[in-house]
Order: sequence, then structure tokens, then C-alpha cells
Amino acid sequence: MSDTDDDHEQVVDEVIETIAGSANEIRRGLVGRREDADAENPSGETQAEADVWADDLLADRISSIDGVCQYASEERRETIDCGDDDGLSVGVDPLDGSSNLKSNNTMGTVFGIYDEPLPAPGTALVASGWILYGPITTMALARDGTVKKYELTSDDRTLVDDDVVLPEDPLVYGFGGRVPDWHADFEAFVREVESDDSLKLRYGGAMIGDVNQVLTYGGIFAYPALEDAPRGKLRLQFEGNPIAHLIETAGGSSSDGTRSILEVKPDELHDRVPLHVGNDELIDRLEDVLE
Ligand code: FBP
Ligand code: AFP
Repeated sequence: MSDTDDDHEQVVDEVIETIAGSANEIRRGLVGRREDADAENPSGETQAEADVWADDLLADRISSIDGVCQYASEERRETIDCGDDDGLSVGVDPLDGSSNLKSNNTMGTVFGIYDEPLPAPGTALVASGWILYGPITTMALARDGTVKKYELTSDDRTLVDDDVVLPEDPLVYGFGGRVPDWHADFEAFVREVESDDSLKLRYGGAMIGDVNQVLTYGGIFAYPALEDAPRGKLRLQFEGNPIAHLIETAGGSSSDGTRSILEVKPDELHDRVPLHVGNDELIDRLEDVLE
């Protein structure tokens, strides 16, 4: 391993430690921040107070790590450039599914650590992961070809699974967007999935919660292209790439409808991407139907 690789490994460690170490603080900080802020994110969505607060907290901490050259997030238009041109770039969705704050349902934090400046393709990811604010706080982390799962308390990170692999027999599915806005070919695929006796619907309105169920039980999650939103809703840098990287590392597949999400070349920081992830056979079937 070269000195640069070694340096990068240490920076990756520190970024992961920072995000994992902030998770329970973020969770506690949601109290009192469930209302909408008087602001929109760069995608034109109303931000919750908690979105802005969690983004500021992570921006401060991550951008001050030596060896990080850029911090970027779904909640801010521009990257924060931190000076070290040879460093790593970190893309974050500070609170994925924050519309679930109102109903007090599941949410997450998503992150990707890239060895190229953003916007970058998913092939530039050196690690990706998500925090799930479920009944307990957990972290799924893809790095060096394996996915690991941790339980996080305020003081500790406990490894609970050192090789997470998508179960072979898929069980669950969940699809975002309004049904009347789906394209006819995607709807045809959904009808196929619904008629499969071995699969059942699980949809909670936060991608992280729904994708974590796919990682746990096997299955498929999608937020597809819509009639009036040809690239769907989810952002490539902050959601699509890290989720695709983690699910592919766990033995599954991702697709934008025709190819792996990791092969999509970004044009802009806040590009969206139709997102489909899950077991290979389901993603293959989806691509066949969409062709
Ligand atoms: P945010 O990151 O702004 O919360 O948006 C992402 C998300 O909440 C996903 O977690 C979820 O799958 C999707 O949007 C739900 O969108 P919709 O409300 O259109 O079903
Ligand atoms: P439990 O009380 O055994 O958890 O069951 C209730 C419940 O989990 C409920 O919260 C869900 O809506 C429902 O079951 C899910 O049922 P399926 O597993 O059949 O989707």
C-alpha cells in the first residue's frame, strides 16, 4: 500500500468515526426541530429545521478533518472546499426521509466517501454507508468489498454483522412516487412483482428504512422515473451512488433502468437518478421490462 493509500485509509476511518459518533447526537437533536424551516434545498424541496441543523453539524465536523477536500450535501447548493486538493470528498444526505419527522417514523443519514472531486461517478466511491434511526441506531458500512453492520450507542460502536449479504430469496418490495405518475412499463413490472406469492409490500416513506429492509430480507426498492420527472426524485451523489455501492457490495444490483447506477456519469452536483436496488434476479427482470 502506498503512503497516499495509507493516508486515505486513515481519512476514511476518521470520516466514518465522525459520522457514527455524531449519530446519536443528531437523533437527540431532532427533538424541537420537527417543523419546516423557511427555506428550500437546491432541489426545490422545503427543508425541515432538522435538515438544516444536521447539515451544519456534519459540515463543520467533516470539513475540518485533515485529508478531506470537499464536503457536499443535498441541503446546500455548493460544495465546501476545504483546501487539501489530494484529499477525499464526502457527499451526505444529512436526514434522508425527513418528511417522516412529522409522523415520527424512521429516517436515516446517508454518506459516500469519494476519491474524486464531486460531482463524481459511483465508481469513485471508496466507502459508503447509512445510519438508520430505527428503534435502535444502526450503521451499515460498505468498504473494501464487504458490508458490515454496527449498533451505535452514544459511547460505542458495536459490530453485529461482519459480512452482510443480501438474502438469496427475496421477500419485500417498496416503490416510491404516485402510481398515476409511473411510466406504463414500470407499472407493468410492479404488477408482476405484486403477483409473486413470495413477495410482500413494505413501504415506509424513507428510502433508508425501505432499503434497509431489502438488505435484511432481500427484495427490491425503487424510486423510479416519473411522467413529469424523468430522472425520478433521489439525488445521484447523496443517495443513488452510496445506496447502489452498498447494495452491490452486499451482493445485490442497482439500476437506473438500463445500467448500474455506479456507471452513471454526473453532469451536476444535484443531479437526480431513477433508483432501483435489490436482488439480481429482480433488477434483471426490471431491466428486461423497461427495455
Ligand atoms: P429527502 O432526502 O428530502 O427526505 O427525500 C428522500 C425521500 O424522503 C426518500 O427517503 C423517500 O424514498 C422518498 O423521498 C419519498 O418521497 P415521496 O414523499 O415522494 O414518496
Ligand atoms: P407485530 O405486532 O407482530 O410487530 O405485528 C404488527 C406489524 O408489524 C405492524 O406494525 C405492521 O403494519 C404489520 O405487522 C406488518 O405485517 P406484514 O409483515 O404482514 O407486512
